[in-house]
Amino acid sequence: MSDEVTLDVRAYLAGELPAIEAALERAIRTIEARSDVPADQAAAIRHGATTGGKRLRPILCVTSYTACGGDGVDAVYDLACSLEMIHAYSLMHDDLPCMDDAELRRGRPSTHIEHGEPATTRAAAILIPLAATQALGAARALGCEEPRARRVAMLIMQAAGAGGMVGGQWVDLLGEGKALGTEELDGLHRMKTGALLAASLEVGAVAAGASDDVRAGLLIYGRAIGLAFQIADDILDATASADVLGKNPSDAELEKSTYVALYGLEEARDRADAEVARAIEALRDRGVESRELEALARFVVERGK
Ligand code: GRG
Repeated sequence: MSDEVTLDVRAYLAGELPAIEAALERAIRTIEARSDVPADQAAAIRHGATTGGKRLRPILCVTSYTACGGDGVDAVYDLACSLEMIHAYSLMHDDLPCMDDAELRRGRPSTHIEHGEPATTRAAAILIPLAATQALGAARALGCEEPRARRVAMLIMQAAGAGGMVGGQWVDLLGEGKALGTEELDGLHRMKTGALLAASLEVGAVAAGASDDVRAGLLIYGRAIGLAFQIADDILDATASADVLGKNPSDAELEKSTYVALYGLEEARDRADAEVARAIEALRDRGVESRELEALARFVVERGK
């Protein structure tokens, strides 16, 4: 990679995280205050949304917004948190016995272990429309005119839906016990993990009023780091213990196909690096100068090294 630009990504994350956590807390308190959300489901939402997490999707959204010239008003954190709400719901459902049947998430009991399956199932479902409404409200607060505000909410819902995260999860569940090839595995992860990560970038760009060319560049960046993220995730899953990962069961226990099984560790690492290079190139090609986005792309794969 030429013209290496370095930035202390951990310091950047540490600087952004408080505003993200504060926005998430605002959203959860609003949910807790609603008379139509039963207390047990609100408690499950608090558990699922607040117990740790890197907050990668909101960070990417805020960073994309800023890189596209959006000025840092609070509402961008509310917009960013709508993506985290979708992510939180997906993890709550993913851990349920009818899916991955996972008892541990982020080093703590999964939501259904502490709050039960019925409350967790419903609470997670409640988060979907709440995230859509929050995204719409935040985009309006950022000054997006109505069609653009709706587009922002639409992009998140599309990424979360049948052609994105839910579709990918479905393909993943069907694939258990089968050996998937490169195309199938890429397709699965583009939908399951990549769609929401890419939408985080695209939404930031659209909310900031970026040109179509710049938005397209951020989308390419998002898709590439989505794949890199998943490869790094597979490497971690294969090399770290449940204690270190903070989750179980492993992909091998679930009989899932992984990039490590397909390529071996070394080639998997090379492929992740190649996706990071592709992501950074997509930005530079369109004149998007963001040391933060470049550092975040590298951060995504460093986890698997
Ligand atoms: C009904 C088929 C069906 C699906 C419902 C459960 C579900 C929707 C989707 C699951 C999507 C899923 C689990 C994607 C994996 C995402 C992923 C790699 C999670 C880990 O992300 P990190 O590392 O997690 O960003 P933290 O803990 O940092 O937030």
